[in-house]
Amino acid sequence: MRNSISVDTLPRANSRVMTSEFGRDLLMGLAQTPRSIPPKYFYDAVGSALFDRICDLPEYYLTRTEQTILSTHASEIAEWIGPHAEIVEFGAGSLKKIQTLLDAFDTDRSPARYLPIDISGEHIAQAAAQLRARYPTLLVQPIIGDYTAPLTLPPTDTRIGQRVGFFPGSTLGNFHPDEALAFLRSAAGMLRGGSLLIGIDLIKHPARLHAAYNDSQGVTAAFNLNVLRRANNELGADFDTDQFNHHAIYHPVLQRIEMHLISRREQTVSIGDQRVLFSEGDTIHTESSYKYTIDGFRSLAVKAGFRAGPVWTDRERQFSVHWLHAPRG
Ligand code: AVI
Repeated sequence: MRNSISVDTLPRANSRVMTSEFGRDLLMGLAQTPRSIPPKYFYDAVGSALFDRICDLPEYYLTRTEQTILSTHASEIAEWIGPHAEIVEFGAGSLKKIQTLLDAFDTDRSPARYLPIDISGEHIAQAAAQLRARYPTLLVQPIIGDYTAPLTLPPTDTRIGQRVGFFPGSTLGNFHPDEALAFLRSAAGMLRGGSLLIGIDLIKHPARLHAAYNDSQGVTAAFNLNVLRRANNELGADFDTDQFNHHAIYHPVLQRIEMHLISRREQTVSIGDQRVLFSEGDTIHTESSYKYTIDGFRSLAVKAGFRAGPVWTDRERQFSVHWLHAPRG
């Protein structure tokens, strides 16, 4: 085996590493061939701030285009959502995207309850307070947790209308196809009788994709490298972030952008009492971002149990927003 650590050696790692989920996942990922780190570890406070900057980059068309689609079709989407709905947002972050939908309702039909789910409790409480101030009739009940794991939602009541899942940003693209199918299946169960509104990035010219993940200001590179800095801060690892290069490339057969960190030279990194040897050119696969065709995504949703509804897209068909009906039960 080419890698210098293996899963068998994991119990010897020190407790700071092994008591942390990040530490265990990091050692596990680095023991595999090819090496990998799960992308959810990008999002500490620094990584989340870098991701917010990515969303505003000129090359990163995803956020802007989705926002345009949502605002252009907001009243039609509000019709599909219907009166006094309950909106469950998966990975809600700063609670900004929901506001485009909330603003599309007449007061007498506006959503009754909003359940933003996010792993990071840091910003959500403050963002929830601001949202309550802006929409006083909306019941905002944040749920701190991993939305990919089974979650118990607060009980609904008869005054609440349809339950609508909201999963913007093409975050589903960061799931491998089997995980995407599993997530959609569990969402179909959670939303039983309701609907899912989901943003999905579309296949396009590789040059456009390449630019979006290799921006000229180097923000995506900093975002990618930040996972190593996080390992240094939280686990006492000693990655030299100057000795890894950001690499992002579109793989047309797998229909995904792959992000990697490539070792610039032979080097040994310590993580707890483990040593990880990198040869020059060794890569750590840090993220996949799958791109779909509209039909390809609708087929996946149907396979997961949804009935496909309307799809909204922009003029250049860069990005898509799908309405999916969850089965009744
Ligand atoms: C969160 N997710 C949809 C982003 C994407 O485009 O896959 C994460 C990202 N990675 C690099 N740039 C942005």
